[in-house]
Amino acid sequence: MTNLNNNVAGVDTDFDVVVVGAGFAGMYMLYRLRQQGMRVRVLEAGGSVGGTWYWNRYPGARVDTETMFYSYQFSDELQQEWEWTQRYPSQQELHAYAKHVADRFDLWPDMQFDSPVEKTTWSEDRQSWTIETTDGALITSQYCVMATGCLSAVNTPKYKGLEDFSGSVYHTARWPEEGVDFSGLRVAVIGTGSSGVQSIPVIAEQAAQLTVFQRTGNYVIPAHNRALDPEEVAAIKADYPALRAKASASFSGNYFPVGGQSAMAVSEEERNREYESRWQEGGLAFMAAYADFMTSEEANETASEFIRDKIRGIVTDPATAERLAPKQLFMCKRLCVGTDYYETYNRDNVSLVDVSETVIDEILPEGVRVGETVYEVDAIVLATGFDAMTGALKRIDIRGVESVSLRDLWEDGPRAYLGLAISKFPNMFIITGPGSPSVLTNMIPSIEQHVDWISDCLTHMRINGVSRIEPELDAQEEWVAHVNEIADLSMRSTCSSWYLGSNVDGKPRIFMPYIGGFPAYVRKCNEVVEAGYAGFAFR
Ligand code: NA7
Repeated sequence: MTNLNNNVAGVDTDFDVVVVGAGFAGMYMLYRLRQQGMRVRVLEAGGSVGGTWYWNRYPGARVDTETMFYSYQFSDELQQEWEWTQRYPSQQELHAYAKHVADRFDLWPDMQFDSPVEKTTWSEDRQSWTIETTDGALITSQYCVMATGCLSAVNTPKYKGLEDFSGSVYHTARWPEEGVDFSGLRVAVIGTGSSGVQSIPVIAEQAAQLTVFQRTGNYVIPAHNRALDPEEVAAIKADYPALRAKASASFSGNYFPVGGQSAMAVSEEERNREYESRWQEGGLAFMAAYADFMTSEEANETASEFIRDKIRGIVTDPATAERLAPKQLFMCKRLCVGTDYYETYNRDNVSLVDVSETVIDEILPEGVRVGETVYEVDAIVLATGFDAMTGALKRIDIRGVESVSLRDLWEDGPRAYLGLAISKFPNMFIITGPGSPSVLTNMIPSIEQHVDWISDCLTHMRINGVSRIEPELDAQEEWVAHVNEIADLSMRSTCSSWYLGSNVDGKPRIFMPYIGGFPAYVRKCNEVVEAGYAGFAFR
C-alpha cells in the first residue's frame, strides 16, 4: 500500500478524499475538492469519464432533458464556450462534453480508470477509509464520496438458458464500444423503458426482423429532436444565470412551463388543446401540463387517454395499438421521450409480443420461448434497466463502524440522512443518494447542489478543526420517515417502477427518491447548514 503520508487534521492517509465514480458527479466533486486544496483520487470502473454517458452506448441513446439545461452551470466560461448541437444530444455528444470538461479543468491526472471498487472499510482507530479495487489495490482516505450514480448497476433478468443462447446477447447499458451490426439478423429486444424506446426504432432500421418483448406498455412523448437554432442558443446564453435560477426554482429543476392548476379545472377542449400543444412541443414538459396527475386519478386518466388516442392514431394495426397502449397510471413509471417509437410498429419487419401475462419462460439456444411459442432470433438485446438508486452502493462491500455492512443495514430499504450521508458510515457522502430528489429532477443541477453542499461541509470541518462527521440516527430516521410519508401522498408510490425497486426480483418495495420537489429539498439542506449542520455529529 502506498502511503503518501499526507497529514490532514491529524489523519495519515494516502488521500484526503477518494471519490468513487467519474461521471458528472465525480468529475465536479474532484474539481471542487481540488479547488479547496485537497488531495483527491477518483476511482472509476469504466474506461473513461461520463458515467451514464460512457456506459449507455446503445443505438439511439440520447438524453431526454433539454441539454441547454442538462449541463454544468458551475463555470460560466464552460457554459458559454461549449456549443451543443441538438436539443437532445446523442450519447456521443454528451461523452465528448464530459471529456472536454476533464480536459478543460485538467481532471485526468487525478482519475484512475478500469478500477472498480470492491470494498470500502472504515477504521475507527485510524479515522479513515480503506478502499479496495477489484485488482486488490488498497488506498486510504479520510473521506469517501460515493458518486456511483442512480442508474448504473445493470439489471439482467435471470432467464433460464440465457448463457446457452447460440447468438449474441447485449445489454443496452453495457454496449460494445465498437458498436453492433444487426444487418440481416433477427433481433429480440426485451424491455420497453427509455432504453428500449430509444433503441427499438434504430435497430428496426437495420435488422432483418425485430421482435419486441413488452412487459409493460409505456407512455412515450415525441422528442421532436432538432438541431439547435444559433439565435435561440445565443438568447439562452445571454441570460443563463436567470434562466438557470428559474429552472432551479421549479419543482423538478427543469426549464419548462409548469401548469399550476388541476386538469379538471378546465374544460375538455381547453385540456386537449394544452395536451396537443405539449405533444407538438415534445419532451418531458408534457408531465407539467397540470398539477394533479399524481394526486387525482380522474386528472391522470385525461392525460393517459390523450396519449392512448395518439397511439391508436399512429399505429395502423388496432391489436398492436391496444397492446402498446399503457394500462398503468400516467407518470407512475418514468415518462419516456422517443423518436418514431410508435411509428416503428407499422414496419413490416417489426412485431410486438406481450409478455405481461404469459411471461418469457426461458431462452433456448435458438431463441426466446414464451409459453408454447419459440421466437427464433440471432441476437438478444436486454433493455431491462437497472437496480436503481441502491444497486451501485450495495454491490460494493461497504463496512462502517464496527464493520457494519451497508448491504445488511439496507436489506429492508435504504436509509440515509438527506440522501447525503448514512449513520454508522462516518466521513462518507453519497451524491444524489436515496432520500434526495435525484432521479425525479434534472440530474445535473441536483448533482451540483450535492457536490456544493459536501464541499462546503468539508470546508466547515477544516475551519473548525474537526475531522469526523456522521449523521445522528434520530435525524436520519426522521428524514426517512418524512420521505416515506410524502411518497405515500402521491400515486407514484402505488404502481410498479424502478423508483420503488419493483423491477428487481426480491428488492424491497420502497419509494426511494424524495418526492417533495427540488426547491423544498434545497431549502431543507440549507436550513440544516444554517442550524450548524443540524442532525450531524462532529468530532
Ligand atoms: P427501465 O425504465 O427500468 O426499463 C426496463 C424495461 O425492461 C421495462 O420495460 C421493464 O418492464 C423491462 N423488464 C425488466 N425486467 C424484465 C423481465 N424480466 N422480463 C421482461 N421485461 C423486463 O430501464 P431503461 O434502461 O429503459 O431506462 C432507465 C432510465 O434511464 C429511464 O427511466 C431514464 O431515466 C433513463 P416493466 O416496466 O418492469 O414491466
